[in-house]
Amino acid sequence: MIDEITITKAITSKFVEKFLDGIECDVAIVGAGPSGLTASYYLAKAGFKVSLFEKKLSLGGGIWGGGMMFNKVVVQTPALEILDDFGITYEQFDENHYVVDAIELAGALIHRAVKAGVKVFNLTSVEDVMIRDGKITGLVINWTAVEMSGLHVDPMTISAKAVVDATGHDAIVCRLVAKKTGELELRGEKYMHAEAGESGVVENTSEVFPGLFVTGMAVAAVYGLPRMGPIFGGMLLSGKKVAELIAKKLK
Ligand code: 48H
Repeated sequence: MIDEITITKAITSKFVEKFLDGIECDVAIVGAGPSGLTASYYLAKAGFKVSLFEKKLSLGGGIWGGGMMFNKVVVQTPALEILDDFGITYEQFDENHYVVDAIELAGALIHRAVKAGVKVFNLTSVEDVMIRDGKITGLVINWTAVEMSGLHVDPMTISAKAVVDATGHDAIVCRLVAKKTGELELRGEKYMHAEAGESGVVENTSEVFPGLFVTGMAVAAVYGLPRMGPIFGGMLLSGKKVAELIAKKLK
């Protein structure tokens, strides 16, 4: 027999169980685009307790639309090993450009992150940070629907040993920290230069404030780097690099 009330109880109790477990984590990642998903996968695989907060209904950030809604993306040679880790197919276009189906890329990153143990909280917006003794110790979260509706509902908090800003072009968490502490400066993303943007994002992936790491396009916003268009190797490499930096720091 199928019972409606059992369905309600099952969903509610299991979600609350996941939420209670997820609110005290090793690493809280904000934003589930290519960099945040990649970082979350490698950290969970290394044994860390990872919570991933995404304000939208679906995960994947800017992957789905490829370039100008042509749902293919380009990845360069150094990032192929990450595609291999995720079991993602690629097609060689010339000696350094490979083409990946955007739908397969998004689907595989999401699937493998969840399977590795990442706790995903979608429809959840990060709206502030928690700071103790000059270090980020957690995040302030609320339902995106509350933010969108403008309802006056107070947020709640989660704690983390490390926080990752993977919110893309807007660099939301870094922007909040800059505004509220005056101790971080955002130089702002620059013009298109794919080669410089890709290498710059990976090189500058780092801890930008005690307890706060930055990855993906948010790195360009913080360090004033060029944009690169629909080439995604830098996002994947930056996500993997931030995972390695955090693993080294927390171990
Ligand atoms: C929770 C939030 C919040 C919030 C935002 O934009 P993304 O795909 O980010 P990256 O850096 O992993 O990848 C960037 C890439 O998609 C891209 O745009 C490129 C390569 N552009 C180059 C160019 O020249 O234009 O994903 C960020 C995610 C999104 O899903 C947001 O919804 C989410 O972060 N997010 N989640 N709380 N406050 N703000």
